[in-house]
Order: sequence, then structure tokens, then C-alpha cells
Amino acid sequence: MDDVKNEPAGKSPEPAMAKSIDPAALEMLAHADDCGIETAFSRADTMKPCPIGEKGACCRICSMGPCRLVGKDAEEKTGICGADLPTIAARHFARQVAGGVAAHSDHGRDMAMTLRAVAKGEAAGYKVKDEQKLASVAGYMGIATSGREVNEIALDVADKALEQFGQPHGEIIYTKRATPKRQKVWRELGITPRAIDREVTEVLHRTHEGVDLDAENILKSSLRCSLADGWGGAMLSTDISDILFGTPSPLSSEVNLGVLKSDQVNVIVHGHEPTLSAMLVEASRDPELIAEAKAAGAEGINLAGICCTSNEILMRYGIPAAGNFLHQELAVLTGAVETMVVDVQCIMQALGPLAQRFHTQLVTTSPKAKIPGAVHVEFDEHRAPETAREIVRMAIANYPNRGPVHIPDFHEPLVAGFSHEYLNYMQGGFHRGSFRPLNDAIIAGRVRGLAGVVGCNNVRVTQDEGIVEMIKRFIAEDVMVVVTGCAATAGAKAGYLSPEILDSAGPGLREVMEAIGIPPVLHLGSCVDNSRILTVLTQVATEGGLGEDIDDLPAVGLCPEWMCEKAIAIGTYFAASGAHVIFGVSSPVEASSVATHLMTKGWEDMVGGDLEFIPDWDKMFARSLELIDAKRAALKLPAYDPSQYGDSGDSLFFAEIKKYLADQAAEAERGVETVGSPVYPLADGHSHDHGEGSGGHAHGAEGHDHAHEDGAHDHSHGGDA
Ligand code: BF8
Ligand code: SF4
Repeated sequence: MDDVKNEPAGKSPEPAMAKSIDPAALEMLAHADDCGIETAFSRADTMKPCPIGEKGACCRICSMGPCRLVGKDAEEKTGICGADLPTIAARHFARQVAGGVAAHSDHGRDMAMTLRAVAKGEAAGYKVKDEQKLASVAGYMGIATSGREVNEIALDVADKALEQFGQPHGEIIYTKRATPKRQKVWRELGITPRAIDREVTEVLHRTHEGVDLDAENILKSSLRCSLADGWGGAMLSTDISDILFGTPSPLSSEVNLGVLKSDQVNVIVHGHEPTLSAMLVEASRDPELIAEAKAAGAEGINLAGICCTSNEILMRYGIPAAGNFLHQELAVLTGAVETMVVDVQCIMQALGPLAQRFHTQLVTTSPKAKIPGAVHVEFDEHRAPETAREIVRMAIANYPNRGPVHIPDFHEPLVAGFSHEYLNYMQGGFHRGSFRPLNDAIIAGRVRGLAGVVGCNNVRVTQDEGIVEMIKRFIAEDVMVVVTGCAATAGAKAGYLSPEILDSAGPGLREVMEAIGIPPVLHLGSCVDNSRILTVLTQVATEGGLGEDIDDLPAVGLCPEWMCEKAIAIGTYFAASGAHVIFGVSSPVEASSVATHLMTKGWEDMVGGDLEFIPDWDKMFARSLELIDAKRAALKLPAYDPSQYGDSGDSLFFAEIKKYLADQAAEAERGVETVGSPVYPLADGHSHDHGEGSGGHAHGAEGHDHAHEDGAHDHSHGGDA
């Protein structure tokens, strides 16, 4: 690709910012320079963000414009139609929310379509893996389960899920999983989402030229639309993925480009939907295909992931993650990737021309997403195993075409696979699962508060720096952290998802995490799995002692390196659910002080949560602690005081994890697959033996009883469910 330079002539370059804190990325960027190959990192040097669009001061909604409201008096100016800066900024923001909601929710719809095909016996290779989760979800949806066949229930669940997209009347059913107080807030404001597609459509309508011209009203509609994601499309996506592929429980794996193997056929799966990646997991482990790989001169087949589809198969199968968003080009640059298989979202067009400079075959699989330079092998869930095998065979055939290989030797161990269900289990067992220990620890001040660190990479900031800084500082200050998406991968690459990291936690957090038996940084999954955070926060809020809703909790959500519309949708639904949310990079409404005020003070008054943009890491962290401590004070909890907790020394926690990792290594040595193996013994009689039909993870095999916490518990505060 040719360089596109848009820097005004004569402008001196800004002082160089470090590209990444990840040594593997830095090594690959130096390698890219040596090879004379550009990447997103180098293109960002020459393509400066448009300062007008970046701040939300440009309107291109009709062809009388684009209108740019700039200058010192920008807030007094209007576009040709009279639209002022708050309207222009709010309209653009609302459209970003709608774009993000559409992306997550269309993914959710595809999951529901797959479940439907499975239930009707039309999707070979898939099955309902987690019947317990299916029962819980049926419970939320008011679908009878007693005495019914699994596939009969699954069909009703799939149809009810699909109804959520276009139902003509009513409210999105999962909004009943929110606290009674939250449901009341939404109803009184008129922002309970009705149907997913309807909310997206309505925002696009309202923000068409000449419709909703009141910034406050536009932003309010973006809250409603975002809720159709968090409590609609994304939550359905998580639930149905758990039903089809198993609810995650802890397992160990590795992360970073060093997981690529110089002597194996490397297949990278990149994108978002687990339907494809889960089938590639099966294909990559197929003895027949492994034999074919060996016949082609390789030692085996190595599957690794990029972006959120990586998180999906990491969480459930322990497949290593090659990296996050900004690693996609770097993976191809290793020269070791035979095939990069992509589906939807966060896939750079640059991969097309880049792959052509190597032997790498870029394979697109979704009819929704084609890329010039890629081979298209359409993925159809009705013949998924065949398609996956076909793709793996293409990779094997490509192995002999490999040129020189440059794999950076960086790979970190990690523990992933935490779910709301598992956290309940760890705090009370199968029959008394709860969040009581965590709530008590927060009330006592051993745990100062909770932080979600989520979202993307963005070349406008040093890769991973903001994410890792926040994780590091939070756990040192006794704030428990949950991570998802590319932020989880960033944390893992820096070693923060390794069991050893407990040493870096503050004394109170360390003591509590040891007692509960979980690490201080919990990987909850992909970006759609941010819905797991909503479920966790709702349970913490209703467990007792910390108020009655998310907006009472000493909790904060951060997206330090946000990049795309999905991140904006996520931040907005957390705010609408009562959370204080802070994004880094830059604010898409910065140009308008009115829009900025509406999304901070305005939203806080309306829904208890808000959305701030703070690009400076120090200020972002200071503000987070300020918000957490203010909530503690409002709840009349003791002020956080780290001096009252001692260092608790060596722990069972380390012993358990180390034993598990050693056991797993020994089993791998013996050739035993430990798919979805939990770090902790989950119940009496649990073993690492997960044969076919075991549910793929310990939960299924044990016939665990989560209904009391999922169905019954959440329904108990579900009001008019
Ligand atoms: O959905 S964190 S860069 S991969 S958008 Fe994309 Fe952002 Fe990564 Fe996943 Ni989420
Ligand atoms: Fe300009 Fe109004 Fe058209 Fe926007 S809608 S481009 S502000 S005339």
C-alpha cells in the first residue's frame, strides 16, 4: 500500500511516543522497518487524526455540508441548517453507539441462529454443551424446562432470543436481570430498550438530518440504544456461547507472538464469533489432519488467536492468544503464519496487501466481511466441521511455501476462564454459591473497590501502556480488577494474568483473593462478555451491604485505549447501568462543552453513572480512586486503610495453581488433552478427564446446580419477570 501522508507541509513532527510497552511488538516493529514494511503503527506517524472530526465538530449528515464548527467562537456557530455544536457532537456520538450496538448484537443474532440450527439438528459438529446454562437462560426467558428435551428447550430459547431483535411490543427481556431500582430508573426515564433492531434504527432515524435536534434528547436515546447491547445483544451472545461451547472455568494458557511455532503449521483465527473458531479448535486437533501436517514436513498444527475470537477459545479451550488488536499485522510479519482466518470486526484491511508480501493466506469467512487480497471460504454453520477442515488443509498445503521466519521469543503464562458462575462457586460451592465473601471484604475495606479494565488498543497511545498501568496500580491499591477483550490480552502479555501476580497486590486484596481462591485480575472473556461484568455487579449490588444498585458500588469502568464504536456502546451501557466510566485517548464530543457536561453531570443526575474522557494515565487513575472512595463514603463504609492488613505470606492459592499447572504439563506430556480444566478442584470426584460428552469443562460433567444463583437468584429481584 502506498503511504497516505496528510500532514500539513512544514509542520514539525511531535516528539516520538513509544509505540508499545510490549517487547514482542517492539521487536516486530524493528523487523518491519528492516523489511521496509509499513504497519498501523507507522501509518499513524503520517496520518494524524483530523482535529475537527476527532472532537465531534464536523457534521457530514447532509450534502449541504460537511459543516465544521471551528474557531474560538465555535460554540456560537451553527451548520448551514442551524445545527449547533452540542447537536452535531451528540448526533455523531449517538451514531457511534448505534454502530457498536449493531455490531455486538448482530454477533448475538448469529449465535442465536446457530443455536436454532443446533436445536433443529441442522448444525453438525455443534451441540448444547452446557445444559445447566441452557436451563438458567430458559429461566430468565420464562421458558418451561421440566420434562422437556434439551433441543426442544434450546429451540424455544433461540426463538425467544431472536424475538428480542424485532419484537413489536414490550421490553428486552434481560432488562429484568437488572436490580429493581435500575429497572425503575430506566422506566421512569423512558429508556428501557424495547427491541434491539428498533433501538439502533431509532437512533439512526433521530440523527438523520432534521429530526432530533436537542443534544440532551439525542444523548438520552443513545443510553437507551446502548442498553439494547449490554442487556440485549451482548448478554444474549455470552449466554448462547456458554450454552453451545460451555461456561468458562479457569484454565491456563500462554499469550503473545511467541506462541507461534517455527516447526508447526500455524493457523491464526482473528475476529469475534466463536462458531468458527471453536470448529477450528476441533480441526486443529484432528489426528488425521495432524498426520497430514506431519507428511507436509511440520511437527503439528498450532492454532492461536487474535482479538476477541481468541478470548472465546482461550476461555473455553485454553488456546493460546497471539495478541490483541495491534498484533494482527505483527503476527503476519513473523512469516510463520500459514493461514489467518477472519470473520467479523476489528480486522484491518491492511492484512490483505500485507499477507501478499508473505506466504500467508488470508481467509475471509463471513458473507458480511470480505477483504481484497483474501481468499473467501464461506463459513456455514450447517457444514461447519467440513469448512474448518478445508481451511486447516489449506494451511497445511501452504506450509512448504514458508520463507524466512522471525518469531519473537515472548510468551507469558496466564490463567483465564472466569465466569459469573465460577465466581459464585468459589465463594460458597455449588449449593451455597454467593458473592458474600467479596461483599464482606469490600465492606471491611480489605478490598477497596472493583475496577473493570476493558477495550481496545489504539495506535494514538502507547500500545498496552494505559491498560497495564491501570491494572498494576489498582491491584497495588487493593482494588480487584476484571478484564475483557484486548485489555485482557494486554494485561496477560505484561504478566498480570499469571498466578504469580498476587505478589503485586496490596495486602488486603491479597488476603481476600487467597481466601476465596481467585487471582486479583480476572479474565472474564471477550468484549461481548462485558455483559458478565453487568451480571457480577448486579449480584454484588443485591448481595447486601453495598447499597441496592450498581450506582451505589465502589466500582469504576475504564477503557484506556478505546478505538471503535463497540467500545463507545459498551461505555454507554455501563453508564446507563449506573457505573462511572472513564475512557482514555480522546473525547468524541470534546468540541462541545454542553455535550460533555450532559454526558458527565447530566447523566450522573439521570442514571447515576457517567462517561468521562481522561487521556492522562495519572489523572485517569486518580479520578478512579476518587470515585471509588466517594462511593465508599456514601455507603458509610470505613475509609480504605492498607496499614491494617499484614502480608499473609505463602498461600494455598499459589500451591493450588502451581500444582494444577504442573499436573497439566504432566498430562500434556502424556498426550492427555486438558480442555477447559479448572485450576481448582471444582467438586468431589472432579478429575481432569474431560472426554467427549463431558460438557468440555468440569461444570457440565458434574451436573452442577447453578440454577439457584442464575435463575432463582436473579429472578428473585427480577420484579415482574
Ligand atoms: O470486541 S477490544 S479492538 S477485538 S473492539 Fe476490537 Fe476493541 Fe479488541 Fe474485540 Ni472489543
Ligand atoms: Fe451541515 Fe446541518 Fe447538513 Fe450537518 S445536517 S452537514 S450541520 S447542514
